[in-house]
Amino acid sequence: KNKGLQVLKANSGAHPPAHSAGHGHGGSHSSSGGSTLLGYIGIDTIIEQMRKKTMKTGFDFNIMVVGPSGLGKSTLVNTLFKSQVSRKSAGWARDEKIPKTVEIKSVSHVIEEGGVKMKLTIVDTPGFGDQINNDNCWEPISKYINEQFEKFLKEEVNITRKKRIPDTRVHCCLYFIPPTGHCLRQLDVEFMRRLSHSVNIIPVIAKSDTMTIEERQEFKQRVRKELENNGIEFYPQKEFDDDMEDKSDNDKIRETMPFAVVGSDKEHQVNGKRVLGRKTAWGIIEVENPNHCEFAQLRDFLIRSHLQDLKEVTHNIHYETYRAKRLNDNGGLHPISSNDTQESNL
Ligand SMILES: Nc1nc2c(ncn2[C@@H]2O[C@H](COP(=O)(O)OP(=O)(O)OP(=O)(O)O)[C@@H](O)[C@H]2O)c(=O)[nH]1
Ligand SMILES: [Mg+2]
Repeated sequence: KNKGLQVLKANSGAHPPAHSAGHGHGGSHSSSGGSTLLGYIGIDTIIEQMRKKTMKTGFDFNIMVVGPSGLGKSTLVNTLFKSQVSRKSAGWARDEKIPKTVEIKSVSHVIEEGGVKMKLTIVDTPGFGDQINNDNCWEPISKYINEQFEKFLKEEVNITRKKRIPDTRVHCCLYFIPPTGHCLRQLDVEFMRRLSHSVNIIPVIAKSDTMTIEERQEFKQRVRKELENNGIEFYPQKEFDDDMEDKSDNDKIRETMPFAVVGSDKEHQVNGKRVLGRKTAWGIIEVENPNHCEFAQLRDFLIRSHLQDLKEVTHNIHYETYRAKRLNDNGGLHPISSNDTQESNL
């Protein structure tokens, strides 16, 4: 009896199981050591069942962009999702005095493709590091990230819980590095050092069309070295690689990061095809052409291969850390403080 049904070890690996009932990761295809099943049971239909559920409910995905004004953050987000999903800088009052803290805005859209709905939220942080005194300018961003954790936690500890807790937690933070060719600024290091344990940071080199190929390679290498020397772990973090396959895939990605990107929301004709690109006096830079920049690599990584993992790491690692600390500090089940965290802009 039960000869063919091999019981595999609970495949939790480094991530505590928590919420994510068996999405993604592993999917260890059991070849059950030669034993055969006496007839089909139908375990594999879970995949189809999950697919149907996802089709019905859709999913949340929240991206934050951080970097100095004018580095192409809004443009890149629009390039990623091929629409005007991020509000343009024109919407910001430029003539106002330099604000004391960075102002954080979030905009949500529902994007549908192949019957799957994604509720995409872009969290924009205009003017990061644009002030004269940039000490602590990471603080409001850190606060925003923690506020979303707090919201989720409150919902989780409610006696009557929503069937699905709306997820506003930041799943990934695109950090825009200015294409200076020099080294990282103290500000960059400080930001990533402070936030890498509460959010998945993906550093990118902005406006990389302003650098030559050699400058780009050299700069990328230098940035990697500096991040390493400062002990900064960006996403995908080495310690969360689940297995050797993950490790070798992610190693390849880590070796090409930070992606040198170019953004554009203008279409141009190239060889009779419409492509997103930037028209210059000497030609058109095609954003999706891998010979021109690494935008396509970033897009594939962010959306096509690691979206689910970004969500899982956020839930199982970053949120879990916050939650544990919060519940510990509060001596158990009373995470709701009286000096309530500020309402976010959602
Ligand atoms: N050369 C070059 N210019 C770019 C690129 N991406 C955007 N730009 C231009 O840079 C300017 C600023 O772009 P935005 O996307 O508004 O920059 P932002 O980072 O959102 O700026 P703020 O909203 O002020 O923080 C625009 O004129 C864009 O056309 C790029 O990859 N290369
Ligand atoms: Mg912008």
